Amino acid sequence: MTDLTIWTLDWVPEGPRGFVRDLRLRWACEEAGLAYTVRTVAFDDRATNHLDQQPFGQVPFLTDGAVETFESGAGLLYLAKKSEALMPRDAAGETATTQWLLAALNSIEMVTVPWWFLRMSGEKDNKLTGWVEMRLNQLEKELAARDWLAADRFTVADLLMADVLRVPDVRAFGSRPATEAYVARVTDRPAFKKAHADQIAHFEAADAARG
Ligand SMILES: N[C@@H](CCC(=O)N[C@@H](CS)C(=O)NCC(=O)O)C(=O)O
Repeated sequence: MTDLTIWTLDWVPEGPRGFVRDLRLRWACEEAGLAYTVRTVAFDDRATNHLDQQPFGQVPFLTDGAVETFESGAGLLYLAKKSEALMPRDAAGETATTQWLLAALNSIEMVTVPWWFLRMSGEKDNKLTGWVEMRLNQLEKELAARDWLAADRFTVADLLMADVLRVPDVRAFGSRPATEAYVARVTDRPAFKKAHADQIAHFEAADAARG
């Protein structure tokens, strides 16, 4: 029995399956060999039913005994403290990992999410396209120079960056061979495949429960 609990939604429609951000935390636990359980809050009441645990009514959030944390990035950093498999222990390696994890959220995802959201809403050629292109081109140069973002090894920064980049609209946008190889390399890891399959199975089981 473990106290480490990843909280997600009890059900989501087909579209986001395989991309709900609890996958980031599942994946990290799988990489680190950390035992965890998954618990849920109701999709139908998500705007109001867990504001005490996630003030924006979103998932994921994480609980571990008395510790509670929301934001997938904060959850990943919390898990990284538990296992060197996710982050090196030397100051330079830890700092580089943290820096690239924040870059994934704050320099890449902060542009890509509004961009693909506008595309999904019908604005295929929206005003964020040039910004996304610039960021992805800059990242391509970094990834052409090395296999991993930090410390010459897989870290939780690669987990998060690959998760941000594997969104279909982002992958289909332009030709960036180093980025493509990077996403393929990181998502080829058994821990990703297990986390992904487990999330899909979780929502499929919920279909049956909803009738
Ligand atoms: N910045 C947050 C974003 C969380 C987020 O967007 N969660 C989505 C699922 S992946 C969600 O809960 N959507 C439902 C909603 O916003 O009502 C994080 O990284 O944890």
